[in-house]
Amino acid sequence: MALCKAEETLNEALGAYDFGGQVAGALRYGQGHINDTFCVYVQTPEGDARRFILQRINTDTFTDPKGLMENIVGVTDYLRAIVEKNGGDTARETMTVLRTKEGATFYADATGGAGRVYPVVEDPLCLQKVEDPKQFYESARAFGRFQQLLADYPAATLHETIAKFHDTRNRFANFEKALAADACGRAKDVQAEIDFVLARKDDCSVMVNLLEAGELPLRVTHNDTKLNNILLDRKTGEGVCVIDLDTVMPGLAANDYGDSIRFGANHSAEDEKDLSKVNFDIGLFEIYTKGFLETAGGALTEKEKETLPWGAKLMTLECGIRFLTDYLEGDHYFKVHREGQNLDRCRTQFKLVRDMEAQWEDMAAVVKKYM
Ligand code: ADP
Ligand code: GN1
Ligand code: MG
Repeated sequence: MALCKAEETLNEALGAYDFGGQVAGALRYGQGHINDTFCVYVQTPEGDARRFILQRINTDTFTDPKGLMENIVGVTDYLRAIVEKNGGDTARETMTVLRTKEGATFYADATGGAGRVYPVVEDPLCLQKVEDPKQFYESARAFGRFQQLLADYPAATLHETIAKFHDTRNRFANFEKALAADACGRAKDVQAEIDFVLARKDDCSVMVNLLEAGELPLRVTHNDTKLNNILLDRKTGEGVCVIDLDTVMPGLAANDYGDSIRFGANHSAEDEKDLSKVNFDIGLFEIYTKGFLETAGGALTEKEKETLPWGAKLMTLECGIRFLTDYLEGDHYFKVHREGQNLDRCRTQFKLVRDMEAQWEDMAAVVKKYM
């Protein structure tokens, strides 16, 4: 349904902006699971070509688009000032929100939807999986740097765009509710996956307990640090710009680290059906750990560093639980392009969790090496 509305309201959305030239068209873009993203192609009067990212925000997920855009403008303005001070390229090293003709940071359409536009950071290399370990290393340095640059950002001014986003204990509770309701009668076919989650109930509380006990601090974090949420420079291979800032809010450092490991420290797609191809790669894990600690490490406490493996395991477990919950509830949260896709996604995550559990000591040793 969201898919139709995004297309339906596209012209209205385009009309809200002055793109500095003639809009030649807009095409679906990227592989995000939540928002509807389009690339807008524009020709300037001088004959140059320009591209913009137009995104219709999923307001079922992000119920306060105004607060969300306040976060994004706040964070990107803050980062831009730092880039400027360091003599960097402000058009590439942070995102910029294009204002509407009326000067607003987002548009509201007739159907009650909302969206925003960013100039494309040219010439982006956005990866769905690691092709070369160096790319993963550079992404780690960039995500670590992002966190470090925001260390003094006034966290209290940030809106919580999704409540309890990485509260794994709460994700477990939501899973239990979905299981009890079994709205689509799917539980009978996924007993092995259900048992997998139930056996890890206590794990789900480990990081939340440490936070509640004051043993881990809240920091300003990205919270969705997939490899495809970073743009790399095609020539140097270095991380240029961290994107997809909808979930920037107070969180745990280990979760940013862990979500990157979940997505990137393997060689398969998130929805791979053939689980023999889904293997946690401790070599990539090490490369990421090195890069992340090089840039973020100075600001982290010993406890935060020690618990990084928990971040990796719990972000993977939590994501698997979320995919399974969505499967049980009828695939209403994550976009699916084929039947069973959320179940396949859940299975890859659980396979990776199993692999991590089998290599738990090695993971701890790697982290220790770079602490
Ligand atoms: P979602 O929340 O749906 O994941 P993203 O914000 O990650 O949406 O955008 C989807 C894709 O669009 C990204 O993976 C990236 O390929 C591309 N993209 C988004 N913003 C930009 C940008 N400013 N410049 C270049 N590419 C972008
Ligand atoms: C979603 O929007 P996207 O595709 O970058 C999700 C993340 C999950 C991820 C799994 C707001 O990210 O939390 O880890 O899918 N984002 C939201 O691929 O729920
Ligand atoms: Mg994304």
